[in-house]
Amino acid sequence: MTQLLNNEAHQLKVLKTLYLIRDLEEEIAKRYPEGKMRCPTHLSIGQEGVPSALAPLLFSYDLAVSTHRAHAHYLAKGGCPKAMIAEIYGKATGCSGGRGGSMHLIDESVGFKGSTAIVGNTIPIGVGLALSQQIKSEQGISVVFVGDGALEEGVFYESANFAALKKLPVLFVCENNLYSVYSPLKNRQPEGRKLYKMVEAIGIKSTHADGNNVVECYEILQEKINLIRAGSGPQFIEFDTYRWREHCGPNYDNDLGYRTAQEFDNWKVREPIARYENWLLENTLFTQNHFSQIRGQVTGLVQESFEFAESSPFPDVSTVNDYIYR
Ligand SMILES: Cc1ncc(C[n+]2csc(CCOP(=O)(O)OP(=O)(O)O)c2C)c(N)n1
Ligand SMILES: [Mg+2]
Repeated sequence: MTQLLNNEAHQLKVLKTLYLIRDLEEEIAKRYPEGKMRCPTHLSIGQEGVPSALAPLLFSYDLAVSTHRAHAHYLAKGGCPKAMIAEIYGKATGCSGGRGGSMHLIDESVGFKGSTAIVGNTIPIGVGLALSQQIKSEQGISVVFVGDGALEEGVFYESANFAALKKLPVLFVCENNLYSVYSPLKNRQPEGRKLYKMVEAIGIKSTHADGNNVVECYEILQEKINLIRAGSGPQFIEFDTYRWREHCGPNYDNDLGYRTAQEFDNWKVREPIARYENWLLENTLFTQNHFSQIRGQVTGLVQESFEFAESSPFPDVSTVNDYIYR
């Protein structure tokens, strides 16, 4: 890899996105016990690296779809934080009108075309979006976010095969956090299997990177996105990363015994934000003062988002039948 993260505007965008995802989700976790956020909520704390590295590399005409763990993807694509928090509160001002909750986020104004709770469900949607882009000769690529568990759904292979066959402009971003709920990969895949090698075998150019090393993520994403934009067809990138909190909800769950304290600690020391700050301090003109200033702005935005959600109305009962198939 030859391209470095040497664009100052991109460095800043990555940093702001890292802080925004982390701080917004920490605030969700803090306030969740109040009982005002009633939807199941899957946090990405610890996994901010990949979406943040991607943030400056996408345009609003690029499209993206995501999973049950969607907050980070929505925010990285430029989705409105206020509308996301209002959605989690079930308010009428939420990005899905308060009907969807945390797992059903959408912001069409920035090309974030949706997320759903059914594992694998959005994969064919993302591939279909790319087919539409190709047929209409539109600029832009389609990004499909998946977890490691989604590669155990048949629909992934049907969709990936079709994307390879048609050379569609799709970027599959797989965040491998080692678990599907409480099941580790070793209980779900034959020993020694590499997910990206399996995908490569069906004809998609595939690679692998450290998802908690933001600079490495940025470089590899930039290289692969450039190839897709140049018309060379789909790409798959598997990123190693780790969620800190329970599969669904605001708490830590290391007491359950499905993962060890040692594994957790090993990942925590390799967390993406501090590593990226250190890289910025060593390689650029950023200082601790810059970090505090930017973090302060993000804190303001986080508070504003929660105030907006708290003060927004619930959907009117007269609208209960709106937006449903009848
Ligand atoms: C089709 C389907 N099967 C099972 C579930 C239950 N479920 C919800 S999240 C999840 C884990 C998915 O793991 P992964 O794709 O690795 O995402 P992660 O939660 O680790 O981010 C499962 C099995 C579901 N929602 N949909
Ligand atoms: Mg997983």
